[in-house]
Amino acid sequence: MNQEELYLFDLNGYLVIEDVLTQEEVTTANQAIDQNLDKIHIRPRDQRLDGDSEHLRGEHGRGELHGLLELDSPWCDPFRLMLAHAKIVPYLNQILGQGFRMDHHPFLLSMDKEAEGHLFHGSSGPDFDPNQYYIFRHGQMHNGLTVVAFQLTDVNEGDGGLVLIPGSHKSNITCPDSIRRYQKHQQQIRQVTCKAGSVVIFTEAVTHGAIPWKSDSARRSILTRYTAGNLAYSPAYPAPEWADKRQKSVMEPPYHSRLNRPFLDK
Ligand SMILES: O=C(O)CCC(=O)C(=O)O
Repeated sequence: MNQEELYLFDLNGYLVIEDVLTQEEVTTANQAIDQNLDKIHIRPRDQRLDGDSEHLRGEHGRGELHGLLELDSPWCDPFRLMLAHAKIVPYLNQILGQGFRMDHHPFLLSMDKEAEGHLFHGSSGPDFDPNQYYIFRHGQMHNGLTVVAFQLTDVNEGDGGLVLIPGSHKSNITCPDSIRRYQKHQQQIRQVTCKAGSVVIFTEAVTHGAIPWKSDSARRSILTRYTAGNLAYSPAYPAPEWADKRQKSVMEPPYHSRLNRPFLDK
């Protein structure tokens, strides 16, 4: 993570890293999803995420495909490769510290035209949230739950999808409902644009969510949440048999790094 990236992550609470996946890797991951379209769960009305805001309302829910790591071979391969990706490890070492761990399993988030948005959420101010936080002390950042989102499709200005309020991870004031519901001050909300193959990393402490999807081509993003090696947000899980040394290291349960915790240098 270079000095510019460090500055921007601290400033904004998120970072876009371009060209993490090759075009071929993007194609392979999209093919894996195409082969498993029948397993995508479209959120029904009773699981709606729009928080009842007319500005986030859509014609249908977003799509989710869980269990990506356990898809039949070879469809699981592109997602297993993302777990301890050599281009992402240096970022997570800086953001979460060495020995970081995968907290939630990766899942596909897909949005077709007119899919609903997601009520803005995050944990910034005024109370301390021991699971999702952003702290900077003695020249080092400390983050709780952190999202790594591999993009399998382009996201252009005006498409919708992931939005956040830059800098809100350091806010001391609760985000007003009118802003969380995308009713007011919309110019303060940043829609994150990026190309297929790039990765968006953001701290769960930053106020973020999604606005309805407007593009004719679907959005596809693979979200994995990581956390520091001593922390767990969701219950720990055993590392599966197929995992190699790198993958096992990010699937360790939470415990102190001084107890021979494995970690990745790169
Ligand atoms: O990328 C997005 O649509 C936001 C997803 C999100 O915040 C969530 O699923 O909790």
